[in-house]
Order: sequence, then C-alpha cells, then structure tokens
Amino acid sequence: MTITKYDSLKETISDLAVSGGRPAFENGLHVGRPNIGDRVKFAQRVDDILDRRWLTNGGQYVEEFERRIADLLKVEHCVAMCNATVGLEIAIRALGLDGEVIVPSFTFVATANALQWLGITPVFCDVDRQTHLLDPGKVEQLITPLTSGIMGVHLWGRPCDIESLTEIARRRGLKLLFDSAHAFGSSYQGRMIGCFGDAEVFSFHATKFLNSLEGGAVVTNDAALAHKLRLMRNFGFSTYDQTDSIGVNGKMNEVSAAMGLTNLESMDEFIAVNLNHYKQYKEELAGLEGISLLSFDENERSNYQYVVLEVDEVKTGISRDQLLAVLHAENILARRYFYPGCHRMEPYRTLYADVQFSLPQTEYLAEQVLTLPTGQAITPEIISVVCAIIRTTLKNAAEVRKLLEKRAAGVTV
Ligand code: T4K
Repeated sequence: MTITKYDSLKETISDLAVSGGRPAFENGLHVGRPNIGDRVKFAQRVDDILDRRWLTNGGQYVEEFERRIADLLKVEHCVAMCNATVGLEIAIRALGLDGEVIVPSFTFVATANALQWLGITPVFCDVDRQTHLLDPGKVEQLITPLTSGIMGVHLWGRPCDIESLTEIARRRGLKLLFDSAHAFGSSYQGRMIGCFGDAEVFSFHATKFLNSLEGGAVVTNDAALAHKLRLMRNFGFSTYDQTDSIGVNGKMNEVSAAMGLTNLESMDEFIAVNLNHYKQYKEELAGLEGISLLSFDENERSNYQYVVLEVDEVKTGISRDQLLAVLHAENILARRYFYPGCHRMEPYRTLYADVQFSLPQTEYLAEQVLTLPTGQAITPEIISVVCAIIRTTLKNAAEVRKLLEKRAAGVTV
C-alpha cells in the first residue's frame, strides 16, 4: 500500500484531497480486507484435497473444521455451512420459526432477509444507543401471539444482553437464535459465543476476521436440532438415497474448510493485530471532540474485527457523510455499516413503511457510524495517516463543510 503523504501533513485544509491535494493512498484502502494465514499450509491442504479427489459432501477437512470449532467454543455440535445467510435460513427452518420474529434493524441486511426469504415477518426492534445491540425492554413490547422467536445480533462482535433475552424467550415460550456472524472468538460472561440460545450462526466470509473464503456454521447444544440441521444442509438425505424432510444445499466445500482450518491456526495472531490496531486508533483519535470509538469489554474476549467510529455532527461541525467524503477522496474506503438500517431498504421500506418512527436509536446510529480499515492488511503507518486525515478534517471542519456544501450545490470550487 503506497502512502503518498505522511511526513508532509501539516493539518491544514490544503493537505486534503477534497481541496485538491493528492490522495493519501495510491490505491483503495478497504474495510474488510481478508486475513490470510499460512499460505504454504493452505496450499498443502488444497493439494491433498486434489490428490484425494474429494472436494465436498462430507469431506474430512469440513469434519475437522467442525470439530475444531466445537472444541474451541465448548459447544456440542457445529454444522458447517456454505455461508452464514444459508446457515441462518436453515437454522430458522430447523427451529420451526414462523409468523413473526423479532430482530434488530441495525444489522447487515442478511439478518432480515433470512427471515423474509422464508415468509416470516422480521419485526424490527430498536437497539440501545450505547451498545448498538437489541434492547430487551423493547423486545418484550413487540411480542404478539404471532411471535415465534427472537433473533439477536452480536453486532461488531460485542454480545447482546444474552441473559435478558434468554429470560424473555423462556418466559414467553419463544425460540432464541443468535446471528453471531461478527462474534466468532468473542465471549460473554466468560463463555464463548456459540453456547447460547437455541443456536448461533457464524460467518466465515472473506471480510470476517476469520474466513473460509465463503462459509458459515450453525452451532448448538441440542442434538436433535443438530441432526435436523445436517439433514437440511444436504437436501434432506438421511440415507444414501432417501430424504427425511425437505432440505437445501448448504454444504461447505473442502477448499473453504482448508482455508478455515488454516486461518484458525492463526486466529490468535489475527486478534492480536486487530487489538493493536484498535488501541492505536483509540490513542491517535483521543481527545477529538465529537468523535468516539466504540469500546469493548476488556474482561471478555473480543475479536476486534470492526473499528467503529461515531461522529457527532453537533460537536465536530461536520457530518458523518462529509467525513466519509473526505476519507474517500483520500482513497480511504471507510464504510457506513449498517446504513440506512434494514427497515429503510427494500422490500422492508415498502412493506413496513411506518416502522422508522419506532426505531429512533437505529435512525440515529445509522447517521453516525463509520467503520475504519483494520486487520492484517493494515499497518501502524497506515493507521497514523488515517488518523491524521481525520484530525485535519476536524481541525478545519467549518471550511471543509463549506467546501463540500458548495460542491453539493453545484458551485465550482
Ligand atoms: N449477519 C450479519 C450481521 C452479517 O454482517 C453478515 C455478513 C451476515 C449475516 C451474512 O454472512 P455471509 O452470508 O456473508 O456469510 C460484506 C460481506 O459480504 C458480508 O459477509 C458481511 N456480513 C458484510 C458486513 O460485509 P458488503 O456488501 O459490504 O461486501 P463488499 O463486497 O462491499 O466487501 C466489503 C469490503 O471488503 C470492500 O471494501 C472490499 C473488501 N474485500 C471484499 C472481499 C470479498 C476485499 O478486500 N477482499 C475480498 O475478497 O458485505
């Protein structure tokens, strides 16, 4: 990654690419660049797969990947999937969810899509402004006779209020499923995420800190559910040529499992890198009025895979979107995950047009949050430049704002 300006930054507006300066990076600096473990080990595994000509359907690497995950998380059953979206769909179906399921809107759209795809109504619940996670008090208010379950999302790898959600689900006779796509390697009250609710679903997509190229897994302590998940993942086959139930193709292939296994061996290293990056961002952005970095509970394990910034426009003098425009001009491709919230995306915007009024915290956060690059592909030097650009922007907020507003109004500047 070529950095074009570092020593020369004087924190004046002319330094910024939005005002005609050179972009800080020659190429796009992405959020979600994959972490890659030992390439030699991966290549050996791929060779072995090719030599044995066993590419998918009950392969030995998938079985090993499942075993290793179950051991690591101390959960009874792990069922690897081709991705987390299909994992969610299979888990939802295997749990027998129907009618309405309560979910946050402040999440990746796959969470809601998995329900809607199966003809289940995602009932959008607001989140807590501090934690960004499902607000259990509000969950309770949304339960109706049609509600069959609650789906919590451990957004950014930070666990939901599992204790309260478990209590509500038990008391109201509801299923509890967790979309744990972000939370592999995180813990809650000292236990690894994966042991909670009726089941939890992980993503090992390329952009996750631990990837299997594409991939996912459903984990559960319920043996009967695990059996169902395995059948549904493989068209419903219970024997060589007989199906027991309806199923789809949700299988993980052997090359994905080889990548997952290889990356599992470097998992601690990836987390250490993320943690160092997180600490550096925190230190270099400290004291900037109106900018706050989402924190993690230091008594728990976290994967630190998302660096989440909240931009308070009133205090900074510049909106999140204006800061984003500045960063993009520098080739820093920060993302506004999870803007605008599922409820403002189709088909939900049309189907549930009024729901926005009951989601004030989601609406607020969707306008404030920005995620910054981290992971193995990022270096301390890169972070220093990203932070210098943010500091420069805030220091010159009024001027930058004026410039961007004029440009938006079509005035040549
Ligand atoms: N639930 C939650 C809460 C989730 O966040 C997700 C997925 C799911 C469920 C479903 O999991 P999967 O079915 O995917 O296993 C990306 C990912 O595709 C998605 O997996 C992830 N969450 C979501 C948060 O991010 P996009 O639409 O932002 O992807 P895209 O193509 O814009 O890529 C993101 C960035 O990563 C880009 O800046 C480019 C960079 N990138 C991406 C890939 C694939 C790379 O540098 N290399 C790569 O190979 O959804």
